[in-house]
Amino acid sequence: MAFELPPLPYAYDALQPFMSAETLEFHHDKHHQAYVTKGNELLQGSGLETKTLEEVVRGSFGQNAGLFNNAGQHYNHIHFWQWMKKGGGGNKLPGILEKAFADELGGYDKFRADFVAAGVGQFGSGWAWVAVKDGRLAITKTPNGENPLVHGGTPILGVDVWEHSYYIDYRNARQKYLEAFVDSLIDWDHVAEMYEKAR
Ligand code: MN3
Repeated sequence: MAFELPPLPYAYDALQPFMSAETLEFHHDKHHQAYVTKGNELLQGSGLETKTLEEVVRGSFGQNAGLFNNAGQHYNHIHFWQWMKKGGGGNKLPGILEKAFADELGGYDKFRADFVAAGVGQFGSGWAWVAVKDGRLAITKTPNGENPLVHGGTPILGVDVWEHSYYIDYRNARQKYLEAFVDSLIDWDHVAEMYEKAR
C-alpha cells in the first residue's frame, strides 16, 4: 500500500514547552514527509507494493536497505506522534501497564532509568523502545530506522533519538530531552492500547 503522511494528532504548539512547534513543523512536515515520499518511490518495483506497512518493514529488512530505512522510519514516526500528548508522561500508568511494568521491568522508576539510558546509549541516530517479545516486556535500542518488528518483537513505546527530534529544543542534551519525554509527554493510554494488542 502506498505510504501516506498522517496529520499530527494535536496542534503544532500542543507539546510546548517540552517539544516546540518549530521542532514538530520540521520533524513532521519535512522529515516524516521525506520518508513517505522516498518510501513510495522505492516501493515501486520492490515486489512489496500490495503489502501492509508492517509487512514492508519486515520484508525489506536485510533485503532492500533503501526501502527498509524509509518504511521503518514511516512506521516509527506514525507511532511516535501518537506516543505523545499534551499533559502526558509521569508515573500514573493505566492499571494493566502498572502491573506489567512492576512484574517485568522492575517498576516505573527502573523503567524510567533504563529507558533513558537506552536512548542516551544509542550511539548516533536511532530509537529506544519498550517492546513485547516472547510474551514479556523488554527495553531495547536500535540504530537508524530499525525497530523491534525486525527483531521478533512488537513495540508498544518508542522515542526518536535522531538529533532532528531534540536539537532545536535541547541542543546536545539528549538525556534532558529523554527525561522530558518520559516525565511530560508519553500518552500512556496509547501505550496501554498497543500493549493489549501485542500481548
Ligand atoms: Mn525522526
